[in-house]
Amino acid sequence: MSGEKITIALAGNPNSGKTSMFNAITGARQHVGNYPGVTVEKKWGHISLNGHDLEIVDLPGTYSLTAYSMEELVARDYLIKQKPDVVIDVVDAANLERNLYLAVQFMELGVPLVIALNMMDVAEGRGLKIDPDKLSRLMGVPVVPTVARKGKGVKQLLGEAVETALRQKQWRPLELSYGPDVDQALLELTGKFNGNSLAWSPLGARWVSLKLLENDAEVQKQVSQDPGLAGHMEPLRQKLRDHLRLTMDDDPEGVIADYRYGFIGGIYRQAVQETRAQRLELSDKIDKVLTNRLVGPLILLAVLYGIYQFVFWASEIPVGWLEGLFGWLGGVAEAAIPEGFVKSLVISGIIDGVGGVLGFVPLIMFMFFTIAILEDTGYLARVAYLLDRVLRNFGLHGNSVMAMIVSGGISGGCAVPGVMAARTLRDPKARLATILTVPMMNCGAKLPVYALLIGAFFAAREAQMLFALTLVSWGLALIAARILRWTVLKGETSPFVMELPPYRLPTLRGLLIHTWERTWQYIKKAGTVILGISILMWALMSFPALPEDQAAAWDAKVQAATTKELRQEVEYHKGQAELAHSVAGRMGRALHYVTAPLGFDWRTNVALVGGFAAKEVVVSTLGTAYSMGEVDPEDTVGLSERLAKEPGWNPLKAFALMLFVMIYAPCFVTVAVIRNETGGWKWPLFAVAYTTVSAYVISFLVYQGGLLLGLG
Ligand code: BGO
Repeated sequence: MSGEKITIALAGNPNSGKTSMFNAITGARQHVGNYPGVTVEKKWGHISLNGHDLEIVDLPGTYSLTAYSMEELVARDYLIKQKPDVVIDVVDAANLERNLYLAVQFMELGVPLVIALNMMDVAEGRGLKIDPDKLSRLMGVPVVPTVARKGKGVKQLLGEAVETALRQKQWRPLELSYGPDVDQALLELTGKFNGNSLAWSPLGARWVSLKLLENDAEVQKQVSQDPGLAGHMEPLRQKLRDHLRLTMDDDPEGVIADYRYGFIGGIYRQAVQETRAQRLELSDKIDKVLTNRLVGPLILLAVLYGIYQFVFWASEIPVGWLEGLFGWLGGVAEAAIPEGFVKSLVISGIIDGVGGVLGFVPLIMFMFFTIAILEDTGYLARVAYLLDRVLRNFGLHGNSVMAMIVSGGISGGCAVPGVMAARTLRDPKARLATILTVPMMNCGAKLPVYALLIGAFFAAREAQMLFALTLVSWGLALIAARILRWTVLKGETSPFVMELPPYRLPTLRGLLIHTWERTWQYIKKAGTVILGISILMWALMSFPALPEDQAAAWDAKVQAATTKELRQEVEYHKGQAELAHSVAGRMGRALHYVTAPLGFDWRTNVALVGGFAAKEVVVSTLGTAYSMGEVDPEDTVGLSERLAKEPGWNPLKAFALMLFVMIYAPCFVTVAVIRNETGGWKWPLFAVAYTTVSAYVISFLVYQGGLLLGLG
């Protein structure tokens, strides 16, 4: 391997020692000129090393790679158009955090990069202990300590640069997360590029999208000149920028910069030890408390507990209003529609089914509101940071926490974005372990099921119960991850960086928008997917109808009933007989022997089968199963109350059922997303199988154990 010509670009902040480095490398063999078309000075020189001809190009000193100044533009243009084989970024070790900002931007571009950790003598003099190996592992690029003024480390630096140039021929852009809002906007913009050639840029669609959000004039100009993109990019870009400004009360460039600094802050904390007291910024001071090893977890538990108290307290009254509204609607339909299947469809299929799910909108809304507060202030990132230490013991990564929280780690998320959030994990096995365990978190679809059963059987301890379920879901997910990492996903975990963006004061408008966006998603789901499944379940639960002679016998019994109560009673039993005769009823009864040891009756089985599609359906199906045959429009008792009175139901059974719903098979949409993310059917099918088996075993142990203890 000799004789290759290698171009090395030397970059760095002003005063980082770049000129000293250039001199130390090239000695007297220097040329001076201008970059084409501008008055920015260009210096370059040639040397040979181990038979390679090295061309060293000194880029203008810059703090950033945006297009704000001539120097920045020249440096970026050179990189993109000339594509040097490797970039050496000279950073001032004594001002590491500020200097790494440029390094992160090189990493976002994806250029083959080597970091010269310069001014090591100054850094040491100031009492900073920097671990270059750790820095290198966390950033994923070689790091060489140097003292450019004395020529120390220069030879090793060049050696690393040559090796990197020969090893990495492709650019590999770093995909940072910039928080949910910007990430979502990036996803939308990137989607628009699909199919368009981006002929003018060798860079990926994500980088170009990022620059568009950052209001980069140069990239905007390029995009506007591309006939394939010109028309539809600008409105979308503007829309997303406006949206980001609304939700975050800041420009996207500010937020993006915050997340870059968050990434750097995470690296800094791990790779640098400050041996002398350094001045603390406000965020740092707050973090001293909130991310403290002892106090931090206690505060976290208190915050969670407070949230559940607040959510149940605030939603109690509006949930009651909605229950009343759907009861009233049922009454109207009862009076307006003549007896028959249409009536049954409207009341049992649509109003009870969808109403059961929509009835929990206030609860979901308050939950999303509190999550938005945690997210918008930056506290959620601290939660991730805190739990990171715990997670490593279970073979997961710090970034798994984000995926778990998004999936419902605080109750009321969704596993679909959670599975996708696992993309930020670079370690493939930790990523798979995360994808396979996040569906156990308490997503927004499980909440109505919990709310129903907690309301019916644990009404006095609502917040405590939800709190306990949260801890249980985390415990189970972590144990599952540990077992997976010991068995099917064996292997070491690689190092990673936790981002800690600075705290922000959220705006009310931002909070309301975030809350509404997610609540609307939930309502839309209830109006579409859940409605569809509800109707399908109703059909399965209504057909085939009872044979005529049996139906006639029931009708005779109803006629014979003397009092209103008696008549209602008979109607109810008739409904149950009809359900038992239907397709769903037969399925539920066929499963009876399987689920009896868990305490589930055949109607619960019907609901659980429906829940395979979407967990909310468990509630709507129970609603339909227990309302079939109900006739009195005046007597629309909430499903909670009805279950509480139902013989065969008790707190132990309800608890076993909540556990089962928490753990068993991810919903259809999640399964489809796992397939996309893992590129095949193997892992989604594995997920369905292992969660369902685990759900069975755990519910079995809890129910049977409870019976032994006399809790049934
Ligand atoms: C002066 N260690 C130390 N201690 N100093 C260094 C190192 C190092 O590793 N590397 C560079 N410097 P530039 P840019 C100076 O010029 O290369 C010093 O802007 C002085 N000058 O010697 O110019 C370097 O190209 C009088 O210092 O950086 C230079 O990136 C008194 O850092 C300065 C003290 O380096 C900037 C310093 C007449």
